[in-house]
Amino acid sequence: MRSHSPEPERAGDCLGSAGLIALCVLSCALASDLAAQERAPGAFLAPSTLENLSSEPNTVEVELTAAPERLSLFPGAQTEFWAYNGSVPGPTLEVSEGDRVIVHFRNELAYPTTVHWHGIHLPFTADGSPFHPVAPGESFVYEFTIHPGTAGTYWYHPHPHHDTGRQVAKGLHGAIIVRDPGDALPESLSERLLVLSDNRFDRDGQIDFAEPGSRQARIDEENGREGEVLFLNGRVMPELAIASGEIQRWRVINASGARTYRLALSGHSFVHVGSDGGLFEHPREVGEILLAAGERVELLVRGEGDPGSTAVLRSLPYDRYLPQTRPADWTDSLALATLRYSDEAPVDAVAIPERLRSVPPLDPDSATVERRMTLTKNRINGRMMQMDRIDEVAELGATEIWEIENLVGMDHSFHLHGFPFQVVERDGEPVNEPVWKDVVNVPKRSTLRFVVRFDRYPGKWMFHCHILDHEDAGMMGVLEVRDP
Ligand SMILES: [Cu+2]
Repeated sequence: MRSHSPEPERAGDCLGSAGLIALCVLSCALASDLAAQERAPGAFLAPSTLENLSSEPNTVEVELTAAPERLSLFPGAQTEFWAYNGSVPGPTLEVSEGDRVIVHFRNELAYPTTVHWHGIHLPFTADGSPFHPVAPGESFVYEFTIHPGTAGTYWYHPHPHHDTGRQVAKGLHGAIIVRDPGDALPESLSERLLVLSDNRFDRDGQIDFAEPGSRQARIDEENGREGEVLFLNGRVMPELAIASGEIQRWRVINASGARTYRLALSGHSFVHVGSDGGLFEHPREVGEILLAAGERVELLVRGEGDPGSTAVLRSLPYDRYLPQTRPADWTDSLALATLRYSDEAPVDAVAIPERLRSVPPLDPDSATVERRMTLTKNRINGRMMQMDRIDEVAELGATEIWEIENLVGMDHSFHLHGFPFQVVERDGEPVNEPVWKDVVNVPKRSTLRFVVRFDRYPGKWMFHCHILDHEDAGMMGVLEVRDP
């Protein structure tokens, strides 16, 4: 089955975007081709939604296939991607709290892969971790139930041992939206899903991976592989439409292997309403939002611009790097999309509730175990990942505190499979509002503490850096949750 995604069109206004100016400098061989392309920016395009094949109530049954696919996403080129159901990003899995989910997955790639349901609380066998590879030509059925209280924005991507970064960069990533029928945000808000990714292309417009042993390979190893071309839902500099006065709800996913986005919208602030595991208790007014690899945010954009005006969504400079491998252009702001106001008269704004939901706090005082993890280059607690070694053992039902200390001069992100957590302290400062996270940025030479509960699902669970090059190089460990 193929999802019915419209054929992506070429997009990109080379002269109008800082991001693409950087691209033109770096990919000068393609500059003349780019100039020849149509200049009209692409309209915003949401990924298609996976078709539910089940007629049973509270059941979502879908088919998902990973296969090579030639797509024209990079302006002026037909590129071989690896795609879920033929599209990059893959089609969105839309479910509701309480749903039973059945995914019939087929691997039509020439390599083993898995589908990891990033952030979802599910049984070990359905986690799509490196313990359950799906061989080329083989199929696997993932089955899990969406728990109450977990409405939010998640994503799915491959997680085969040592090959996650390449497979995600080749195009294998898609969104998961878990809905809560009692969601406090008004249904009348128009909703936009923004899947962010970046990539690097060679002179032939094919996805470029550094030659092993080259200088670029060493930089990628250190920073994680970043690309100069920024995509939003597989498009370069798409145009999002808004009416003056309108409020939009954006779900943003950082599906990049390494890049951190520091999101800002010119002339606008954001109302930050949620993170990885759904809505906060209260909205927060912010000027910008930092989104490390693997993280998600929900935010509201208020249409405060005049009819006919435009604004630019950008990623501002953010220094997550070691000084010796900082990219030359790291101080540039990179354009991601244009927000264009319609010419119509302003519409009336919708009221946003002061209280979004209740997030039950996990109690650090009930923790029976405290674990400490140190992050250094490609290692957690000084060790590199080994499939046949259990690094940590936890008891089913236990509440624990994990302290994550980044000992080095670059940021790492920390992701725990299967069990969402709540950060309670950053560098000794308490974090009071409970927020469900499954991946958290640990800035250079900083420490954070989170509380987590292993309430069900015994098995072997990965914890790792979500800079995928680091993960693939061994910055990962295994937690076994045991039924005592
Ligand atoms: Cu890392």
